[in-house]
Amino acid sequence: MKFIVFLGLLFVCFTCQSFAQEEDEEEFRGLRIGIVKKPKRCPQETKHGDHLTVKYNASLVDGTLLVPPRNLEFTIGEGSMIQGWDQGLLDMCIGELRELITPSGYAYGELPVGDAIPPKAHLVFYVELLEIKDGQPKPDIFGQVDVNGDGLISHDEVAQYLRKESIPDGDGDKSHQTVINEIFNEEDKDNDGYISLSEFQGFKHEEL
Ligand SMILES: *[C@@H]1O[C@H](CO)[C@@H](O)[C@H](O)[C@H]1NC(C)=O
Ligand SMILES: [Ca+2]
Ligand SMILES: [Ca+2]
Repeated sequence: MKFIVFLGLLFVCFTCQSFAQEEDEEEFRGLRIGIVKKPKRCPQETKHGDHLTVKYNASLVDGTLLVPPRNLEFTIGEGSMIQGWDQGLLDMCIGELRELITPSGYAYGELPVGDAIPPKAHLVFYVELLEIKDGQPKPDIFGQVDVNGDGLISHDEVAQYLRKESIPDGDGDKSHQTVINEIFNEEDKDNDGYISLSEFQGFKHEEL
């Protein structure tokens, strides 16, 4: 019960804040992601939990340079960086360069940062992705499901896994076939009928 009340409050405050921002700022409501350069080959894209090395610079929208080009390592999607980075650097290839136009709501908000970043600053970042290290890959589950060890999870292998885990095969929505289809819809990003290790997110389905 407490939890529900808390969520309610959070929601109210959140809407207040975004209304206030909308009044203040007509043009800067959302994060804008511009892809400046994208390599042709992209075997791996960034996802939540990956450890990234990037080269970036930062400036104010008027062009004032705040941070000259430098390298940085961080884990994406865990709130260790500003929201503009956590959301704006997903599905990115190595060698890709993005321009993030980041309203203050996705950056440092009302607070000034040091002497350089004034309150409510909208920031412009150029971010080039240099390296991806998989966050917590799940080689254990992946390896258990990929019984023939070819590095790909097939429909059959998921079906075997469901039987092995004694997940009941019910009717309709509860049938293994439905569960498998949902898993592949969610995880087989390139629709080739297999889930590769880089596509694999762990099975998030409620039955599993
Ligand atoms: C930041 O880097 C980009 C891409 O390398 C460059 O085009 C831009 O001029 C730089 N920004 C500033 C303010 O120096
Ligand atoms: Ca396999
Ligand atoms: Ca695939």
